[in-house]
Amino acid sequence: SSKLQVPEALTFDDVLLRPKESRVEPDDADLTSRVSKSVEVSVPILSAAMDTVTESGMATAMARHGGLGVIHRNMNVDEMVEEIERVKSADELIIPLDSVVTADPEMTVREVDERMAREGVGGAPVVNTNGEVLGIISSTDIRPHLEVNEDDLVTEAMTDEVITAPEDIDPREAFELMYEHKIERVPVVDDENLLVGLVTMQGILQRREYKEAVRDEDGRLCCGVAVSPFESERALAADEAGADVLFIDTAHAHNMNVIDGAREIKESVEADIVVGNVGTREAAEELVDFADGIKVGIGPGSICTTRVVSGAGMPQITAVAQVADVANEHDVPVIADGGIRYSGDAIKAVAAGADAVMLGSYFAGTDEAPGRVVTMNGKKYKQYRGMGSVGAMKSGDSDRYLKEDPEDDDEYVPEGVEAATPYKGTLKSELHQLAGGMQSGMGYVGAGTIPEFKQRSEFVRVSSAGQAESHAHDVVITDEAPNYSPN
Ligand code: RVP
Repeated sequence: SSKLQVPEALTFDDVLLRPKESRVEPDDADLTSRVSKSVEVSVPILSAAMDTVTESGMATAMARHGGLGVIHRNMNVDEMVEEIERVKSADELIIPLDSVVTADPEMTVREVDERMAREGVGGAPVVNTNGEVLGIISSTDIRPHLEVNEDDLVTEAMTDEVITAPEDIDPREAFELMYEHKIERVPVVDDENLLVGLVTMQGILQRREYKEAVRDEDGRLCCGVAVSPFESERALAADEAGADVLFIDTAHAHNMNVIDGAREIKESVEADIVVGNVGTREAAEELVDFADGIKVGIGPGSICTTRVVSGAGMPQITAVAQVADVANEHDVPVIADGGIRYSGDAIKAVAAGADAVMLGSYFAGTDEAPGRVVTMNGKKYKQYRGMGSVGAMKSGDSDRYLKEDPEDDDEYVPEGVEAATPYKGTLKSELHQLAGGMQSGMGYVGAGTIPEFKQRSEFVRVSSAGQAESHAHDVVITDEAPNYSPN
């Protein structure tokens, strides 16, 4: 029967990268890539839009370290807006007016001191009711000088010859200004000397620490957010709040209703839109004319049971390769989402044609992921659950796997499980291992950049004997490696 003449589909363990002549040292391999048409990243890695993986804390850390976090959508629209704003304002050069702690000229030294302590800042511009900057007060102006009485007006203790900065100041100028005058903070004023914000030395030094950070054109950290194709209000709010990429977040984006919704959203927002998930050439063909990125993955996720529950799916290397065949031709970036356990899987996904990879379980055990650390049998874990698990479906308003809330728990038909993953420490060290392993792969193939690697890499097919050989074998592991644990 022709029904039984079926094509083969491969996944990570079925293939290896063929080693090639190389002059590329892994450290020199450049991981710069794109996650969508207009968002470039320093490392091609995204954290999954899951309620045990990405909220503002994770998204901030991901962007600071060169990748992109995608905030999940198991929260209401107001909470989502707040989460986006937290990321966008985390490393802002100029703290905006509504977040600046100020002092009124009628306040006493004591009152100002208390306000600054409460807000956790070391200084405050003194501003009159018109918003004009009269001076600046810092805790060092107050405490060490016995001449200053706690009941004095702040205007007696403040520095009144204030150094201010214009609104278009850049980080270098701000640094030089503060360095020259040996000051810690500079009020930013408009043409009429009205306060519009504040630049602090602490903020500048923090920005300098993150050389690889992914920022928008105003210097704010980039972030992605998951939205439903059927909830344009959420998409518009996310766009308004400054999200850089909207991820149309579905389990099956070759559903034509999803595509209609995604198209409509694309027309009304400024942000890039990435549509997913898909796993075939035909699905990619429906998306390439309007999507700014395509996300691939039908069932590969560690907590995902879609393939067993529904009988449908596509092994991930084949899925990525099929989608990339179409998408690369139209210059639409591809993201490989799910199933990545090791850095080797991540770079194999790129070899198959992905421009970036998305991971859930790999990051769920880090400090930056939401959720607390639990101890079982003396080992530390963090909660990690599928967005199609009963727990996640119940606690959110997500329609990724569900159209309507059932009345009884046992009416849910989940496509994911609730689990725990070993506690791993900081995101920074996990990302370092992941990116470092990917660079090694580029070294073995002799490609210095991601586009070159996509061109130059070739796969060999691996048998199950070959796969057993790949893992540590015939030994007892005595010390844990930071980037490997046997399956
Ligand atoms: P992994 O990195 O293998 O843990 O996979 C994470 C991915 O799994 C997510 O980015 C998402 O595409 C998918 N996922 C999330 N929830 C579920 C589910 O409940 N089936 N699947």
